[in-house]
This record gives sequence, C-alpha cells and structure tokens, in this order.
Amino acid sequence: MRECLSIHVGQAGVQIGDACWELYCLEHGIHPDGFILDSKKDNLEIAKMEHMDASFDTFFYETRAGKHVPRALFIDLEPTVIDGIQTGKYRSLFHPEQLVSGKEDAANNYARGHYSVGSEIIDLVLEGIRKQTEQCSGLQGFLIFRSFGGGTGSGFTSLLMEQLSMHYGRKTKLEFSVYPAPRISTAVVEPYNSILTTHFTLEHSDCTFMVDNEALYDICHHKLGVERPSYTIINRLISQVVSSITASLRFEGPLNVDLNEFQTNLVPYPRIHFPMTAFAPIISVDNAYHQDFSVSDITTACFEFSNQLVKCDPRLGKYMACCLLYRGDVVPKDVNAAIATMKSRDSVQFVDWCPTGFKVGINSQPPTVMPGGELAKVQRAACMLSNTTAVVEAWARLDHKFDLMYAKKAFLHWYIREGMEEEEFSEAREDLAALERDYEEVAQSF
Ligand SMILES: Nc1nc2c(ncn2[C@@H]2O[C@H](COP(=O)(O)OP(=O)(O)OP(=O)(O)O)[C@@H](O)[C@H]2O)c(=O)[nH]1
Ligand SMILES: [Mg+2]
Repeated sequence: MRECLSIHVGQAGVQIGDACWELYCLEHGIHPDGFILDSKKDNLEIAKMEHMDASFDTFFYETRAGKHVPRALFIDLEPTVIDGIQTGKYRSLFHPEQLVSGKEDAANNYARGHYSVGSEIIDLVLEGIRKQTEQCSGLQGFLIFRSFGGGTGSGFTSLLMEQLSMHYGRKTKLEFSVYPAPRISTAVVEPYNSILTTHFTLEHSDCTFMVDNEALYDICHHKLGVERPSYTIINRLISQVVSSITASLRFEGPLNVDLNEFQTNLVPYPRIHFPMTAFAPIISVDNAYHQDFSVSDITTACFEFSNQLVKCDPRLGKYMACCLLYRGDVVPKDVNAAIATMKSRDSVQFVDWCPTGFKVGINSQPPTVMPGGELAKVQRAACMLSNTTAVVEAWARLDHKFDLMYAKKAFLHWYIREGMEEEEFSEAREDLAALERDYEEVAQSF
C-alpha cells in the first residue's frame, strides 16, 4: 500500500479540498455518505476478490461497516469555512476528528498563522495527522493544499511543514498552492505572506504545483463563459487538475505512471520545484455540442497560454522537463505523433543540458464532471506538468510587489507585533532573489 494523506489548510485549502473530494467520490462511485454506489458494488467486490482495482484505498480507508473515509485532514484557524463542510452535502463522509478548527483566524497575517494563533493549534493538528497515519500501512506522503496569501495558508502551513519534516522525515510532501491574484484577493499584504511562506517552506516541500487565481479566473471567464467566476467554479476547475495529477495514485492501468516517477523527472534540483500546470480541454457544456477533441488537439492546447494555470510566457523560457498525463480514450501511437509535432516547434525550447524527453502517462478512466457544473463531459483530457524557467516571471512579479511595500516598511508593525523580526523579511526576500538567480542559471547554456 502507498497511502497519501491530504491536508487542507485555511479557507482556500479547505474549499479546494471540498471540491477535490467531491470529484474523487464521483470518480470512484462513492456516495456522499462514504458507501459505494450499489450498481458498482458487485463489480468492486469481484475486483477485490481478484485482487484487482481497489487502488483508491490509497486515498480512502474502509471502516468495518464498509464506509470509505477520505485520508484527509481539514484545518482552519477559524470555524466558518469548516462549518460549511460540516453542514454540506458531504458532511457524513468525514469523521469529526478530521475537521479541525480554532476560534480566530490569522487575519491575513503570516505571523499570526505561524506564531501566535497557529502555535496554539499545532499540537491538535499533529495529533490528528498521527491518527490518520495510523490507518496507513505504508504512507507514501502528504499532499498539502493552501493559499500563499492567507495568514493561515501561509503562516500555519510553514509551521506545519517544519513539523512534518521533523516527525515524518523524508516522506514526500507535495503542495498545491494558490498564487495570489490582485483581482480576486482582498488583502494587500499577500505578497509579504507569499514570500515569507515560500522561503520558509522551500526546503520542506518536494514539489509545489502553483495555481494562479488570475489565470483560473480568466479561463473560467473566457472558456466557460462565466461573467464573474466564484471560488466554487474556480475550485472545480482546480479539482480537475488535481484529479489528473493524482489519478495514477488512485487507479491502476498498464500505461499508468506513478506520480513518483513524474516527480523524479520534474525536479532537477531541489529548489527548482515549481512546475507549471496546463489542462485541456476546458470547454463549457454549451459549447461542447458536436465538438470532438483529438489527442493532438488536447496536446497542442496544453502548450497554449490560455490553458495554463499560471500566468507566464513559456516561449520566453526553456523547459527542463515536460510530463503529459492523459486520461480516457487515448492510445500511445497518437500521443507519440502529437509530441513529435510539439517537439518540432521553435517555441518549445529545452535547456541544453537536458534531453528533450517527454514523460507520458495514460490513465484509461475518462474524466468525470460534476453534475450541474460548467465543464462539459469529454472522452479524453490531458494535463501537462512542465518545469520551465518561464515561471521565474511569477516570482519576479511577487518580489516586485513585496519590494514596493517593504521599501516603505508598510504594514510591518502587524507582523512585528505578533512576534516576528524584521530580519525574517529581509532573509526571505534574499532567498527569493536567489531563487530567481537559480532559474536564470539553469537556463544558461554552457
Ligand atoms: N482558488 C481559490 N482561492 C481562494 C479561495 N479562498 C481564498 N482564496 C485565495 O486565498 C487568498 C486568501 O487566503 P485564504 O485561504 O482565504 O486565507 P486563510 O488561509 O484562511 O488565512 P486567514 O483567513 O488569514 O487566517 C486570496 O488570494 C484568495 O483569493 C478558494 O476557495 N479558492
Ligand atoms: Mg481564513
């Protein structure tokens, strides 16, 4: 067994978690109460008897009564977002101990999440994690979901990551992190929180998949025709991407490639661990009629700016690695042809120390969509994970915003008041400058 424990931190982490678990349940035929849908039950029983596909045990554990419980923990420093889950459609899916909340939030302040408020709840959270890991026979690692910009998402997560490294040694830690977007965020200090948390988690995180709210907002607006996309809609799109990335851990198949293998290919140096994600097709129910997307179409689309989940221009950078995760009705012959076409394009440049290899996984399960959602049901989809030096653009943008405020020492007193020292700001900022330089260096030719 290679179990994964998902940890959802702060509002963004919890709400994205809500969307992900809803989708996982639909994909595996698990009812909101945790029981397997009747129509599938017999098949599953047979499958289990033949030791076949019960692969989703990596993400769910089964109680003696036959209920499937997510291997997950939801954490927020204040109660309202978690209350939403406790009163929502999937309320009975989780054990109450999996939903941990405190009384007051971190008020967009990294220092409150990491020190004052966060430190009060950390033991309870670690105890919750310990209980979840007791249900595992061979824990593979942790998947951590959070925003960079929130006080809890930034501050508490970095506290938690340190603790996880301490207690669980080298167990893999993968992150899904929301990159702040001025258009939909409310806090001016998000660049501070983002830089601080990136610095303090850099050595604890093995791989961070960033999703940029600005990019997601635009995708929902332009591709799904939603005037003002809500978090619910944005999170559903994120859940599709998360599902594609985790599918190899939850389903079996001959062409399935384990996430570990992708990771090995994606991260050439420990610090250069922020692959960009792209997803295709993203098509609304209204527009899907009569459209068919070939393997070639979806592969090409993954290289298009409008399908990227982080705003940066890959034509300005070089690729270090490129992984394509297909699901649905996809055969290797078509994939090879599509990749050959992409490789011949001038816009797709690899660093010269890296073979222009593409790692490919195919999962035969077609994507599932949420009933009543905006996304159309399609027969096949692709998710591209690429480590490109172009993401340095995203860091440079944040660093610049940090500098503007920091030059005036604006808002610093809020952090100092909660026990932080100014040196931590300059230390974090210097580290991010070093990260920018690291990216420039790997792009250089010999
Ligand atoms: N994609 C997405 N982004 C979100 C969601 N909720 C909040 N955000 C973004 O997350 C950032 C704010 O962080 P939150 O996660 O709300 O904050 P928190 O972690 O709860 O921390 P505090 O409330 O400060 O204690 C902003 O950039 C928001 O745009 C969500 O459900 N989905
Ligand atoms: Mg909050």
